[in-house]
This record gives sequence, structure tokens and C-alpha cells, in this order.
Amino acid sequence: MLPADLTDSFTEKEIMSFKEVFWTFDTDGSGNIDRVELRDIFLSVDPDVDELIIEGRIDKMLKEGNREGGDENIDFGEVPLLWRRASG
Ligand SMILES: [Ca+2]
Ligand SMILES: [Ca+2]
Repeated sequence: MLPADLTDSFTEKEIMSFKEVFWTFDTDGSGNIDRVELRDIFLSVDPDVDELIIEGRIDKMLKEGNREGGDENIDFGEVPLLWRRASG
């Protein structure tokens, strides 16, 4: 299931915590995190933030985090990519 570059670049423990985060965010259990779920995440972190700013963040995240490109959601294999960007 996991892309090889994931298992090469991260420890088992790190991958486990990615899974935990992923399952927490995938509230409908669809196996990926879509725009609606991303929006909920941003709102839970920062409830007062402007709607337009959230939309911008979601667009950026979907653009940067998409390995296969073009689709409107984040699947599990894409989480570490975002993680890496977020942590510099
Ligand atoms: Ca989902
Ligand atoms: Ca994707």
C-alpha cells in the first residue's frame, strides 16, 4: 500500500503517526481528505480566519500535496509530502 519512498524516508513510528493524523482528518472514512475535510481542519485550528484565506490555503495544499496531480483530495501517500513542506 505504501509508496516505497515513504518507507525509505520515514521510520515506522513516523508513518504510524501519519496514519493517526490521516484517520483523524478523514472524518467520513472515505480514505482521502477532501476540500470539505481540509476546511474543517483549518477552521478547527483557527476558527476566526477569513473564508477566502482558508480557500487559498486549501488550494495551495491540494496543489503542493498532490502526487498524481489534478484530483481534489489528499490521499494517505500524500500526507508525508505535505508534512515535509510544513516542517520545512
Ligand atoms: Ca474523506
Ligand atoms: Ca491526491
